[in-house]
Amino acid sequence: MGVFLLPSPAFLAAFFISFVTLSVHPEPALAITRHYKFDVVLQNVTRLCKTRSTVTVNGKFPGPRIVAREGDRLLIKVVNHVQNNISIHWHGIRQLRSGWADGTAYITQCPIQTGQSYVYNYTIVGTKRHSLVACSHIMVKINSGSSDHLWRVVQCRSRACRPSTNATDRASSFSLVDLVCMVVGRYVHAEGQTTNVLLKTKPRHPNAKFFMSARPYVTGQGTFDDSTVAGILEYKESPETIQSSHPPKKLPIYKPSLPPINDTSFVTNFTSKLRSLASAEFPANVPLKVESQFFFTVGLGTNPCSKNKTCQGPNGTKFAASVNNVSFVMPTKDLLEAHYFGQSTGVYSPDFPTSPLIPFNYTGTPPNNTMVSNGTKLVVLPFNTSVELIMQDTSILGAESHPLHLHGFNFFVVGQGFGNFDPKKDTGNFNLVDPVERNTVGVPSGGWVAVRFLADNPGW
Ligand SMILES: [Cu+2]
Repeated sequence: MGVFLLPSPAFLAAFFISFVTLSVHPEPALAITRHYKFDVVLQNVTRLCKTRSTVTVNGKFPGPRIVAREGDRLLIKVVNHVQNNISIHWHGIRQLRSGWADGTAYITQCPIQTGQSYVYNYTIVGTKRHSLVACSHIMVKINSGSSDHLWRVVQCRSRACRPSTNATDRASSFSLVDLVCMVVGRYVHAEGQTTNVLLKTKPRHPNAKFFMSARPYVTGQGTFDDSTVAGILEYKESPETIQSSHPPKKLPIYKPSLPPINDTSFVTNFTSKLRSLASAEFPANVPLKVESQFFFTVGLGTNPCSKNKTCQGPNGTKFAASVNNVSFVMPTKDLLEAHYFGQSTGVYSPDFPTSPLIPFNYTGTPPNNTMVSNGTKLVVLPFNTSVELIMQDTSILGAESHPLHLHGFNFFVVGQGFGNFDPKKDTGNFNLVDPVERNTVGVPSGGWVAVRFLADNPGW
């Protein structure tokens, strides 16, 4: 979960500031309705010896846990007691035909204003079993053979540990060492991705502790928080080890090594190996035929700086993220509501370009004019259209990896590469057999990624 804070009146970018854990368990005995009340309040929170006034849910940061089973309905009443407009997004929940509960302000709902409330009402479907966000003090029991080991995260910098945020260019790499200091797992996930990691423990107590650490993978040129987050993996002592060493001896701690902060080849090597199970039980239902194809450039451009403001872009301009050179303008009414009541005129236009209006060498020397156009434009798709979407990074104002997240859909990552996408050369190499299924993907720095999905969820 992330609470979006919007300045009031809300026209600026949203910030991701808090989490709850949403644990979803399979095989419902009987689906039930679960009620929660979330009071969003300011509270002093201390992390790493620093106390700050923080937006919290029920005074907790990270927020409280929601436990639900597949098929359960959740009714979560959110009351806004802070000065900003807010909405809550349940990252990882697909919101199948419950788009109004997704929590994207001005897209699927108007934000919750100070003193107001909103009831998020949705059913958990197709989520399978997982914890959607797990950060902070976690204790997970891992069964390995006859003995239980304890995976204890004793320290977790909440600011750096968030598995998903709203920035456009952050991913993280994660690493863990094993007993003999070999790296057993180093993985990268794009911003906003959730990754479940299976950890196989040693059959015996290793007489050591292990650092788990994570830090950003960054390809852009802006300033960022590059701190490394660390947790400690500790085995639970068995009765024999407790007896043999009394008092308990000080165990050595092994530290993993992380790839360099901008190691794109490590990231590429890792992500290109990901596959889905594609089994009878977990099929990869990749659309084999494409009815609608889109080619989107993704990158930065510039907008003129507002009067009497200082802007950080080149020559005093303002940086603007854009897709096909269209930078999104936040509407004054939420898009889903405008569509539902047939009042979209003047709120959005359904003419988003399906490919760049003026093609250029996307990853070559950037054009002189870096200004973007601005608008609230959408693509409208007939129900059940099979879609192929190529997302191409641009080198305008520097090539950069951009994590892209699709709300309401999972997609298959059928291909990726560096340079400009070449339909003649690259389409034939798509993996339509066992591609990984995700809701967030990193567009490679100076490259492209191709995804396919079925537009089977109206309201997005
Ligand atoms: Cu999300």
